[in-house]
Amino acid sequence: ATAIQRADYQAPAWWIDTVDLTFDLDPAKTRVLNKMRIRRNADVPAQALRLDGDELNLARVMVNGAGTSFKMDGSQLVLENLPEGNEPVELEIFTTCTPDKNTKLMGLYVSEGTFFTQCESEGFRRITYFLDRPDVMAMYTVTLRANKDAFPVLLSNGNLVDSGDLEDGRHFAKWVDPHKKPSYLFALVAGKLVAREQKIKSRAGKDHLLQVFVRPGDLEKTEHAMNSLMHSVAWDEARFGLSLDLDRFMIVATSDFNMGAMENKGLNIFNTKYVLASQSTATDVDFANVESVVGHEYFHNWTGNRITCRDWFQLSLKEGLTVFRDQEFSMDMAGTPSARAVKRIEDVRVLRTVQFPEDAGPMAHPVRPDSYIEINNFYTVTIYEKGAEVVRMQHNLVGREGFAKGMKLYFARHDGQAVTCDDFVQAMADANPASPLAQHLEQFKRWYSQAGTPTVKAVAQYDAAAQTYTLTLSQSCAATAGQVEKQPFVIPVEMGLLGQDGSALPLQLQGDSASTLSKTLVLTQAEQTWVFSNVAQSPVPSLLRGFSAPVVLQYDFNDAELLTQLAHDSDSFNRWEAGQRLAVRYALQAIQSDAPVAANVLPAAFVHALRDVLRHPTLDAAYKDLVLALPSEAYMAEQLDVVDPQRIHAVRESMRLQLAQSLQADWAWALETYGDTGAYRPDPVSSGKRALAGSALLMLCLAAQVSGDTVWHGKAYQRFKDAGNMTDRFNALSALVHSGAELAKPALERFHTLFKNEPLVIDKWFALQAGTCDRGGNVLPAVKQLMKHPDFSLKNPNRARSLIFSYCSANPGAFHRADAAGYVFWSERVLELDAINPQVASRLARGMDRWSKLAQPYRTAAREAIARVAAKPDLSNDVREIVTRALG
Ligand code: BAL
Ligand code: ZN
Repeated sequence: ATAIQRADYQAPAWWIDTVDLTFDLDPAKTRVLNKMRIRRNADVPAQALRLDGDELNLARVMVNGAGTSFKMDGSQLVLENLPEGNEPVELEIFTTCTPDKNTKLMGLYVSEGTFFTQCESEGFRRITYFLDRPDVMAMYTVTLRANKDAFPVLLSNGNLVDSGDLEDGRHFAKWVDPHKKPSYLFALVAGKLVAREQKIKSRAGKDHLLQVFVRPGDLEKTEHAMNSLMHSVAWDEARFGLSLDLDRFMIVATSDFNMGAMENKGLNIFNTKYVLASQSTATDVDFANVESVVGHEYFHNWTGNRITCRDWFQLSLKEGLTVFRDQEFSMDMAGTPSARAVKRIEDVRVLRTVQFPEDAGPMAHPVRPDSYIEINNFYTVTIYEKGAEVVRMQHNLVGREGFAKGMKLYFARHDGQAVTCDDFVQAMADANPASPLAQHLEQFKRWYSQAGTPTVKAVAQYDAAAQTYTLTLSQSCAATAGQVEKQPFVIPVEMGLLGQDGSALPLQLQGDSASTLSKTLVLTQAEQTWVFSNVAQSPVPSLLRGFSAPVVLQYDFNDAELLTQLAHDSDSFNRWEAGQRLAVRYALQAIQSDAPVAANVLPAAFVHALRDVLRHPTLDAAYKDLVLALPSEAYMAEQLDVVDPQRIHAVRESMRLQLAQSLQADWAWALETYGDTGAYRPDPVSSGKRALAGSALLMLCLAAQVSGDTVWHGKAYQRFKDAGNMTDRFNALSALVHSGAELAKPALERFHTLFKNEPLVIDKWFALQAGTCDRGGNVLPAVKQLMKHPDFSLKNPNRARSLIFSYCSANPGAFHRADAAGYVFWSERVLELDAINPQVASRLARGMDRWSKLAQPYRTAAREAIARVAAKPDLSNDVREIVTRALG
């Protein structure tokens, strides 16, 4: 397959104005009649019409009611003899497809007897021949016909305008979407479903019907999703003045889904994982994820659907912006400043543990890529999470009000259009002409075009006599594939200064008359210096507050400075960050030393500081839990040039055990203090308490395992049995499993028996066992055994992720084996999955991205495993692109 280049973009030679689709739905053979009104694009030279198709059976093509000649070019249907001129042409195409054979879950497929579609990005061509590109926007009318007993509910985008019975036990429904849309937003659903319904009135006084469709039996698990949807509607109106533009808004859940969810116009299709939630089956994290994903898909209705992408290189136009919006929604819903900080820290943690490695690895690409082979491979943390950071920097450079103005202008200019990332920043800058964004607009756009994570190095000097503090920031960015030289970025660095006692010092830039407590410096040069006056004492700098830019900040903090920040920084992010910096520092010292891993990797002063946070009278439990959590093995690995996964694992385990043992009384206090949250509510405050109690229980069980006094295991088992909600129950189960307790086995059995009819809970059961701490190489055999469990299926993406990905991609200590058996297992599963579902396979293939940093013997073995995958001749484009890049 050849790479597609952004620079090659050309407007379509034809437009499709209307589409009238009729489906005769049958799992074994579905007939699709596609009647389109098309016309030539007068702005480009006349060309043949080339329609995309994939795995379709073509039966008939008619032009203006008569048969026509056509040819096939690869999978494209080419019509060369269409009428000249600019008159509309009626084109009719009749095809069939086989939904029950569709294991790729792209296009039209069957899941548990129900029809679903997934079209983004190029799935519509698996339903009918079409100009399957986002800049071709059409009006859709859809008629669905199916057996009424088997498929009583028939849904598509827009409004239901007609329905009724047909002969032979069949029935039909006709849907008209009042908005034009690109083909990737088309959807249909047909099956046995029930709905939770809610009527709402918008601020403008309009009535809307909200519906959440699920399989019968799951209805009581939809209340949280419906509440989240109502909150999303209200939030977008309140914060951005964006109202629901449809009479009816539907969400449908399926257990077979490649992604989290999909924003099809008026008919969102969701992975059940992000819809279903009840206190007995879902954890607090699940509840928060449901709220966030429901928000995300709903917000796409404006940022994605009303204004869409010109081409797939612009994917971050909708994804980065919509992730930013869902992050802000979650923060606004969380309410308190502390809960906002917790959400920010969680988001940054994902960015730094997943996106930073991507940006430094073989798949590094700009937020707006320049080329791809398979677009499915570019639904990445760079497009989504770094894209959101790039939008967040714009927000910070123009301010909250300014951002709202920019959004208004963006919609005034582009509503109903398919546009580019440049169009978005341009609107933001034009709406805020006096802002630093407008001032540095062209340079700011480098965030879209240059890959790689910039490093900002800070050097400071205090002059006691002059009472000045001089701060010099310099920036650099390592070379990435195809981009050797990087130009300076526009980097907003929010900062403050702390006195030696931790109090905030006033900031007054030389020449300024007023002072503030926090300030955003805008770094635009390779190196820049700022001088602050009237600084009464040598300060501790608090830099990059709130993680104001997606960069690596280097500053030569000493331990005392970091301990001051950890105890006092008024910026919650940097307070947490100080603890992480210290933990990473001690970890790296131990990892890089030649000595055997010691039992006291952490100095006493740091352990005491953590105890002070744990016992703090006013800090929220959720925040405490984040501060007490050690950086992940993956994050530690990223700080190293050569990675010995076993050494990292051993050091981190030692640190964990040290915290478990030296804070044992404090963990017991925390469990006592936070361990009973009363009637279940998934709000941030009580979720935080449960999270901290869960960590405390794990620590107590870890310490107990070593001391041999297993009373805490008994207590954990009791909590597991008596828990009134899934969070407490699963935390107790995890504590038993991760500490290697003997009671883990009966607890796992009991858990399976209790929840054998709850697929999402069984996913957790698989994931926990695949993700647990390795003891003498026991995890891989356990995973292989679990693959034979009657509940396991590689075809179901959630299940494959829960067992295979949890082992290969999220359990480095068990996966990186000196005997290479983990890598062999990985290569076998990639190949096996590729034959079923290339999208899921290529995600698994990404798990070896960082192989070239591995120490021996891992490095050679990992490369061999990748080469074994690459050696297979008939790989999908998806996996081929990943392994080719990995081997470089
Ligand atoms: N557009 C694909 C799924 C999502 O990002 O919402
Ligand atoms: Zn999205």
